[in-house]
Amino acid sequence: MLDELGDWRKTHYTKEINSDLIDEEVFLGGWVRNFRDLGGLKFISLQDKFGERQITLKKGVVDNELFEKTKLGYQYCIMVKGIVKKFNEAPGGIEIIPSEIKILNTTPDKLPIDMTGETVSELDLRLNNRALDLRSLKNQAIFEIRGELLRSIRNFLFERNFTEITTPKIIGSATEGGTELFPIIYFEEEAFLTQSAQLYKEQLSGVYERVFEISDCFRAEKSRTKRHICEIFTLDLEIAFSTMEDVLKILEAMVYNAIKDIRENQMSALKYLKVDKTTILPEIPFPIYKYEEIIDLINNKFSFDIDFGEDISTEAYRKLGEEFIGYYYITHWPMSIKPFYIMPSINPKYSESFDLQKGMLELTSGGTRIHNKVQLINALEEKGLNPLAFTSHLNTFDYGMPPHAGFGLGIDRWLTILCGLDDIREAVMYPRTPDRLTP
Ligand code: AMO
Repeated sequence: MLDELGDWRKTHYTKEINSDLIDEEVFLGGWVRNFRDLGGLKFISLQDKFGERQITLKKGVVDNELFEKTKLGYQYCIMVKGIVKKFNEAPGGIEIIPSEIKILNTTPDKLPIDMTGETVSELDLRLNNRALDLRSLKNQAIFEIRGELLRSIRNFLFERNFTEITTPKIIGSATEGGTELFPIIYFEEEAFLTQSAQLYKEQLSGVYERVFEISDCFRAEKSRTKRHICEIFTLDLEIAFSTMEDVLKILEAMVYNAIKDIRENQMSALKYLKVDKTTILPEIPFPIYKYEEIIDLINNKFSFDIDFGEDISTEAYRKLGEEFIGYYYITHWPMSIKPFYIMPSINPKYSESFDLQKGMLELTSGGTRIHNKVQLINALEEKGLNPLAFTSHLNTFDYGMPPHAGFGLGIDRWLTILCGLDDIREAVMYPRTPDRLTP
């Protein structure tokens, strides 16, 4: 028989229970991380969204009927009414002596994954049971850091006169060239899920001047790596009256500020993940290397054979990441491997484009954009794209489009790095990959 919630309401989260509350009655609610029955003594670790507290039942101290009937399974959903007591041996130096316990929901005897923190279940199994898995202390730490990261980014940008925009995720034609799109059926027409906010953020830089969006984008890449997912969460940013150089400065200041905020406000989560000594304030400005310098280094030092105009392979990035472990920029990529909207350099072999790297991982790409309509039409044609498919976008360039520059940053990849995780899927609540559409 389950108990009714009735008029019980939580008075505190576990993290709010401190020594100011000694001898006071509180109502806590959450899940049973651990239950130990030692005969005359029973311990419950009660966990909620912010942490855990020990509930202690000692025979003779608590009501006898309560003592006898308290038998709990892992992850039972319970509420506890009890008195806060000081007890140095308990975690945090505090325990709760219960007067009543309500069992609001139960669980099977055997859970699909370990929730005590004693062993780590395999990632795919955890992802299959994600809502349960997300209750783990490790996941609590990861997603507290994510929350702080997003808060920090927004605060930073609002303080600098940015406008948060929201652009369509259902689109009629490609933004990043024709590949890697998910087609969908839109009534009688074919449509697509957006790959990035690129075209809309450019258009809106001609309205609100400094814009950003944090949103889902969809990449139909069949890449089964620890760095790729099909539904990504990106920060897209665009600044009018600016070039790549201005954007590099804003980006590094934003990265610095986010790590500062995370260290200030989420140190215990960093410590839990054992990254408090590695997720540290980077030195700014970040070093800037040109693409050509980077491929020379890779070729000469690591005996690769990358020609100008080739992308840098994963293996080459891996070596590069051993050489440069921090944040750094790679600029002036060959125009031939950049999207149509990127501004060519004075020597059109190169482009006004950049990536922000952290070690081997690409976190961001961006650059100065073309703002002249004729030049943009030519750029589309050069990439083998049909300007007619971009008519509505191109039309906006008739009405005084300012020079502009921006970037797109993969939040999931950044969180993977900040939390020292091995696999990007750990940094996403419900990841989508070529092999995973549920839960
Ligand atoms: P790009 O395609 O490089 O640029 O994407 C920007 C950033 O998004 C992240 N990212 C991914 N993360 C995980 N899995 C994927 N499959 C994946 N694909 C991309 C990366 C990447 O750096 N419109 C341009 C940006 C711009 O110029 O403003 C764009 O979308 O961290």
